[in-house]
Amino acid sequence: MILQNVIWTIALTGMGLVTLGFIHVIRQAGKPADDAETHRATHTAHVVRRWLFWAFVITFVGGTYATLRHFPIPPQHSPLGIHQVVDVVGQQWSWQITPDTIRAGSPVEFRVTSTDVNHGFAIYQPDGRIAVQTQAMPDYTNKLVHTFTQPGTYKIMCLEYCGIGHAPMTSEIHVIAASGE
Ligand SMILES: [Cu+2]
Repeated sequence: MILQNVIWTIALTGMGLVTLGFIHVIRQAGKPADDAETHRATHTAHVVRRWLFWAFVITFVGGTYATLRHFPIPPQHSPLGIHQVVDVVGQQWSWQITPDTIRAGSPVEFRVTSTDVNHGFAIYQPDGRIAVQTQAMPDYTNKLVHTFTQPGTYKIMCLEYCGIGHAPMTSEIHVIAASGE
């Protein structure tokens, strides 16, 4: 299953659970409660709340560790020691990408900046999915590291509205097979 469908399934399951909770509350509403029942319900609520609290703590800590263990943003202020470097300059309304041909299989460091306003530098895979993206900002260079696995023509699009020529502000990079293949 592709990631979007997994997330969609989790979201639908969550929405279903919330709906069931609402239905339960509505069904219980209006029923007369005696003291023993009230006492028991209060106790149950406390236990559930305690379990929920720890479940959230563990999920949060575990989720944070699992998703940020490999932090996706490379160090911005120290040399990365990557051999393939591509300089990217965005300007209203074109991209200057040097060089525009790179090799698959080893990391590429994109140094992305702008000469005028903010642009969004996004690389799209040949199948139309976004591979990686960062901001192109004036007076600042954002470093973006990506390892291409599939050779092909990758489309560049601007993801930050930057004026009348924003939509056609596209370009291409070419990824060729790793040497030795
Ligand atoms: Cu734009």
